[in-house]
Amino acid sequence: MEIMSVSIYQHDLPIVGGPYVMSSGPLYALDTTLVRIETAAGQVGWGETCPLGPTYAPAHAEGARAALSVLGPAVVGKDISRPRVVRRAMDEALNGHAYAKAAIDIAVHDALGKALGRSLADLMGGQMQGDVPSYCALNVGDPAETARLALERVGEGYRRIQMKVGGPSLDEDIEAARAVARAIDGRARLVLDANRSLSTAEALALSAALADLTLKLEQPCETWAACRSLIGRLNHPLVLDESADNLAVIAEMIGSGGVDGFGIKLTRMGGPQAMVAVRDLCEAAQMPHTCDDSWGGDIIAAACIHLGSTVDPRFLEGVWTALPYVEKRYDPALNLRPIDGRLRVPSGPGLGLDIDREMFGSPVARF
Ligand code: 0XW
Ligand code: MG
Repeated sequence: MEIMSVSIYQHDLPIVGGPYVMSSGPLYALDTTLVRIETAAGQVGWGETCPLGPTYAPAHAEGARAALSVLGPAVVGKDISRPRVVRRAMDEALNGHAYAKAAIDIAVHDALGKALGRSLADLMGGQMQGDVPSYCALNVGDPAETARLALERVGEGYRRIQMKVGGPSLDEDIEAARAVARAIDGRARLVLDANRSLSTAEALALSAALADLTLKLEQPCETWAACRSLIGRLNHPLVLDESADNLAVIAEMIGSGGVDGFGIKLTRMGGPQAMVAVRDLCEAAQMPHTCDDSWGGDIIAAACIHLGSTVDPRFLEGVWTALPYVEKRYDPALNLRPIDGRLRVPSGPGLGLDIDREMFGSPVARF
């Protein structure tokens, strides 16, 4: 089952109902990269990586394609039944760039699943549940409008609301959090995600001002060091996301005794193989985490749903997908969008998607 070819596609993802507004500002469209591998035996596997613009993380769309121009040739000839060997070949060709390597790791497991007649979830140990809870993210914005949207999302079945904070005014963030808490009235869990935008003083002030509310504070400050300095000083559990960018630092964060959960992104970790290691470490530490990605279409969504279904439900905080913001499905026959706030695991081998490569035009590169 050797890889015979690697094709790279670029695809635009306009944000339906946009902009998507975090502390770093509004986003109106995203640029995703798709990977299609084909083996000598004719198996086809698809992967994807879609950075959330050029500043959310040390990752960007053109960087993914530049990295894949090095990684593609490095994996041609490698056997998809040995994903760890494929990963080693990528690491020997290029240091870092987990978000690009992830696209190939996803494609390798999609093709392997099709070859073996097993789903991605099966390859990663098997489903713990047939569908998984999703959660929604609400823009930084007007308190009354954010509360209205939160109530709407609870009505749609979401039981975890992540609201973005870190906008122009801390007072407005505080007012919005209170308005949302009133609106959802305990029917959903509330997480305030600052996406690294707060100083430690602002994070302490936000937590003090909302001490009477039950919520979690996600990635308040830029760095792990800054977030770590908040341990023991906050009134709320601390969740880390962007800083949790490799297994070793996640182990250190768990060992600190002051981190209460993670937002984990599939491509930031490097793909399904790395994600499973994080899943098992978090389970051993009884540490709740999400199973997300920064953005992407059906391929990324399906991969996150498959992997999320293998997480012990006690520790799965939810699976976020960008699909509510994405118009075009890669597999028109399959609707992966949330129903009643939950996501069904696609049936079928690999990712469970049937993708017509013609929809993405000609590849921008082929190896
Ligand atoms: C809410 N997300 C999972 C989606 C966006 O990529 C941002 C991310 C987060 O939690 O930061
Ligand atoms: Mg986050």
